[in-house]
Amino acid sequence: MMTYCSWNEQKCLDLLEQPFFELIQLAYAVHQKNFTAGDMEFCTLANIKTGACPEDCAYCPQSAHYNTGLKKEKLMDLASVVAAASNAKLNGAKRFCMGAAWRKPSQKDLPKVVAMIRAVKDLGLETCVTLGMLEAEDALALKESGLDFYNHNLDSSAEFYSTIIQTHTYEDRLNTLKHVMAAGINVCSGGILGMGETRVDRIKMLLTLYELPITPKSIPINQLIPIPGTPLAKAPLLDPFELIKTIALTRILFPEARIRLSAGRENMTDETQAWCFMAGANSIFIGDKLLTAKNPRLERDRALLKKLNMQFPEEINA
Ligand code: SAM
Ligand code: DTB
Ligand code: SF4
Repeated sequence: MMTYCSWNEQKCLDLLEQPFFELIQLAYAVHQKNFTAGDMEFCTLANIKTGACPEDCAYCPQSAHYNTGLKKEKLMDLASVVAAASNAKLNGAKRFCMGAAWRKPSQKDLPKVVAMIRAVKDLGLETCVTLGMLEAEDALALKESGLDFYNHNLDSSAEFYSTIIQTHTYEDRLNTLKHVMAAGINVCSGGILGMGETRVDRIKMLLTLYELPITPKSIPINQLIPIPGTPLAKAPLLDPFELIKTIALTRILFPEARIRLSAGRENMTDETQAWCFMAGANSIFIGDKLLTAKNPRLERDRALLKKLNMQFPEEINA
C-alpha cells in the first residue's frame, strides 16, 4: 500500500490510477481511523433569497444571465426561516444551511441574516450560510452572530474556473475564504464535478484546499445537476467511478473532514451513493429540496441508509 507524507499532483494521479479496490481500501482505512462505522452527518438547506443573481456561474439556475424559468424571491422573513429550521430539526438535521443568490451581502441585508443565524442557533442547530463574497468586516459580523460554518466553494481548479465564470475570479474566492478563516469561522469549501473539467482540474482544486492555512472541516462534493437554460445544460454525464475515486482521494487528503455528498444525489443510483460512503463521504443534505433543485425524498434516504445499516435520524414527528 502506498504512503505519502506530502501531496502533489503526480502523487494524487498515482493514487487515482492504482487498481480501484486498492484506492477504496486505502480511503476506507483512513475513514475508519477517524470516524465511527455507519456514522453520517445530516444537514438541511434553505434558499433564503432566490434567483436574480448578478453572477454568471455557468452551472447555476439562479444566475440572472440565463433563462432557467426560476421564480425569483426576495429575502425570506425571519419567521419563515425559523419555521423551516424547526422542521429540519424535527426531521433529524444537525445543521441548517442558508443560501442566498447574491454576489455579496449588502449592508442592509447582512443584519437580517445575522438575526436568522441567532434564531436558528437558539433552536439548538448548527448554522452555515453561503452569501457570496465577504469583506473582512462582514465575516466578523457573522462570527459575532455565532455562525459555525461559512460555505464558499472553490468549485474547480483556478484554470477551469475562469472558463465557467467571468464576473468574479478564483482570487476573489480565496480572499473570501481568507476573511472567513481570519474571523475564526469554520470553512466549508469544496467543488462541483461533471462540468467538463479534467481529473487534473479536480486534483488541483483539492490541493488548493489542502494548502489553505486552516484545513477545511467540511468539504462538499457536488455532482453537476444540469439545468436547462444554463451553458452547462448539456454537459456530458460524469462517470460514477470518477465521482467515487474523487471522494476517495478527498478522504485520503483530508482524514478528519466531513465530506458531504452534496448536490446530484437525486440522479445517482443507491449503489453509487453506497460506494461514495465507503470511499469516505459521511455527510448528506436531507429534505426534498436543495436550494432550487430536487434532493432525494426522506423515505428514499431512510431506506438506503437502513439497507446499509447506517444511522438515520428517526423522525420525531413521524
Ligand atoms: N452565491 C453563493 C456562492 O456562489 O457561493 C452561494 C450559493 S451557490 C448556489 C453555492 C454552491 O452551489 C456553488 O458554489 C456550487 O458548488 C453549487 N451549485 C450551484 N448550482 C449547482 C448545480 N447546478 N449543480 C451542482 N451544484 C451546484
Ligand atoms: C454546496 O456545496 N452545495 C449546496 C450548498 N453548498 C449551498 C448547494 C447545491 C445547489 C444545487 C443546485 C440548486 O439547488 O439550485
Ligand atoms: Fe449561483 Fe452563487 Fe454564482 Fe450567484 S454567485 S450565480 S448564486 S453560484
